[in-house]
Amino acid sequence: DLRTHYASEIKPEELGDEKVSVAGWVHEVRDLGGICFVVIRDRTGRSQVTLVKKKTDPELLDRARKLVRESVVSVTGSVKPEGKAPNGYEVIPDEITLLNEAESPLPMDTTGKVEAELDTRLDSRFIDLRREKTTAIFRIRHEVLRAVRDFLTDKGFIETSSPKVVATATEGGTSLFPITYFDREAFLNQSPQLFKQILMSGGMDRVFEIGPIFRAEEHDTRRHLNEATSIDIEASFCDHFDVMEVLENMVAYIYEQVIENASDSLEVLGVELKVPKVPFKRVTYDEAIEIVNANTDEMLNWGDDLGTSSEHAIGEYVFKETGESHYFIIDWPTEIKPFYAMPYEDNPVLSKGFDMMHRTMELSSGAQRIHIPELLIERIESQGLDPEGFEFYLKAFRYGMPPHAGWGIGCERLVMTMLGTENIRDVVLFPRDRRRLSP
Ligand code: AMO
Repeated sequence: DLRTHYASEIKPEELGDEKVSVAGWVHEVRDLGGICFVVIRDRTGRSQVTLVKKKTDPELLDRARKLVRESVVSVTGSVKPEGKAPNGYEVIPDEITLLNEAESPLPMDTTGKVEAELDTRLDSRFIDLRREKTTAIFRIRHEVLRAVRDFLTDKGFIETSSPKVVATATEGGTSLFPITYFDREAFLNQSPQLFKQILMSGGMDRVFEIGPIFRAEEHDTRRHLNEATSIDIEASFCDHFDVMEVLENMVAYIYEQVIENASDSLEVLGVELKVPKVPFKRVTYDEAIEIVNANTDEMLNWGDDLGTSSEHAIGEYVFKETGESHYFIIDWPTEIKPFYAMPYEDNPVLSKGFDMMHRTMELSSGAQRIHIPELLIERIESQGLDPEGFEFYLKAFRYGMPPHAGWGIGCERLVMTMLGTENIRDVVLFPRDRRRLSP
């Protein structure tokens, strides 16, 4: 066997004379003359391999001394307790097998002594991932998505997938990536929006999707990607308030689960998480405008969208008042919400659309949707779009579409705000942005 145990699994007191094999990357070779230490690193931690000159076959010792950092090896030997070694044991090797030798110098430092630029790290993500802090982020991302699946499954949602090659825009026509689909024009999908709504007409009742969304946004910011991961839900016989409740409870559950199942990764990152308190505060759009106008130099008019600095001002205001980072903005003007957001029946200038915010940025948008086809066509037209292009979607509204609501939350922003990373690219293995198309 190349590997019988992960580094963190080895317990000398349980093993006795049993031989083990550890496999991984050569983290460090420390040759002190009479004794040589080789530290092997795997996903779970480190093992120290100890070779005492007087007791070791010279040929094996020579091989150990010549190991190049970050090469891949498998080491077989017996285990002894050693308080000073990582994980409390050392391996006395019978055999060291070099499986793949690393070239040197490495494209970047892995020891953490020199902090590399994000761009350098992303160019050599495979090396960057050998740093504990980078791995910890993706371990936590896994826990976040596992929690999402558990939570939504438990609430009766079933996981679906929608096409990523599509014929129409959903979130505004300017930010689409056109592609060639045989001899036709097509686009990379901005959101599962239209498809998750069609599923409501199909009676699927409660669905969720975790998948890529594509936005051809030109701006190069710390919180925008051109390919992001969206967590979407859609639920029938629900209004916006029902799905807001699902959302806030899900976010709280995710935090709980990360604390419970990934505390070691949080520790590596030096992050202390606090579970957000539910219910999240509801701020109306009108109140949001007032907060901005009273607390900043900006003067917003009713009907304006909220920009980054406005979002920050509102976030700080809410945080001061509640001590919480998460909140909702509700009751938006219908005109600045997408065409599918339902206007209030008694006051149609306001819509049943909402945003879920973190102190620092928007995390999610959602709405109760329009389920009446005539109204939907009117809204599509009033946004300057051609209903003909939406025929495949509109059709689903004419033969029995229940009232429904849903939301989408960006997975990267969720992880980013949870961990307080400065740049969204930190939480994406292979980010896609204006400049970056590889790796
Ligand atoms: P929206 O366009 O607000 O809503 O997107 C939902 C959430 O997805 C994330 N997100 C992004 N993250 C990083 N980079 C981007 N370029 C990016 N674009 C979006 C954000 C955002 O809040 N169809 C609706 C959802 C719905 O109503 O169900 C939608 O797509 O966290």
